[in-house]
Amino acid sequence: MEDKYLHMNFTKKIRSIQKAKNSLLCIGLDPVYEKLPASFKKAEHPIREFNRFIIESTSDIVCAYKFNLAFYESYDPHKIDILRESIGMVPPGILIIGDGKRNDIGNSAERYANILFDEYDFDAVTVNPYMGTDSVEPFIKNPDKGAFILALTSNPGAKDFQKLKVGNQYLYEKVIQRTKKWNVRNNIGLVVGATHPRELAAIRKRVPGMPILLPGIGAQGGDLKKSVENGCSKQNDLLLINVGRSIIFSDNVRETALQVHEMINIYRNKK
Ligand code: NUP
Repeated sequence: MEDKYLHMNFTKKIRSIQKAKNSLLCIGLDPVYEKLPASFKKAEHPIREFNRFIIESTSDIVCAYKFNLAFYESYDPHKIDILRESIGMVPPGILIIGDGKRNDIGNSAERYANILFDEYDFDAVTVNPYMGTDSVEPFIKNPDKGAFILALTSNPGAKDFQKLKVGNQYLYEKVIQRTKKWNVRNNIGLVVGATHPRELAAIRKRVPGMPILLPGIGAQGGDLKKSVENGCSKQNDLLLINVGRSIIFSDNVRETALQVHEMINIYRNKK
């Protein structure tokens, strides 16, 4: 992370980066060996070289990269730390998100927070709120580092628990209500799937100044236009639109990323 962003409050950091890069695009670096183009499979460390290619092709048009830990924890044939090396390839001035949806009792959550923020140096992580306040606290202690709390996820199973009625509210609304209370350091965001555009509009109204990480565009069929219109803040920022597979495995990565980036800006400038 560039020096000027190093000790900047998390939410302010997102605003500054999105302004400087004129971008809300976050590319999901979720590589899978079997899906790599043949040329990368010949490399000594295929995933590492693929990530390098994606980062070099797109770093000027993104505000963030999101590394889903599952794709790294499940891949280590050469016993080298691909994740750490890939993080090191990201140029300064871009937010680096570790998506592991971690949590545990406070004492164990401390360890997770330590590994993700101090060992890997992620700027932000995704956090599962299910275990409550003490389990979230280790991830939100440092105002410069951020936690995206799972609110309404993009998958079909989101309805099983997140949409259960608790009193007169859905459980995910309760989570958001509590998240606002946790946000005393202004370093918390929400995860809201692009597959829920209607709910996204209502959520944005409830959290006008909170960053929202929005997965579900591309492979999962989320609506980009509605997501931008409903998810941006009044200043047309604070939405991080994650796109993974439909960019990284496309035939022309640069072209596809550029198209998404431009569409996002067209939609947000027309709002
Ligand atoms: O609600 C969520 N939906 C979701 O897809 C929360 C997430 N963190 N994700 C993650 O976003 C998912 O695990 C994957 O890393 C990424 C979506 O990637 P893609 O569908 O654009 O390939």
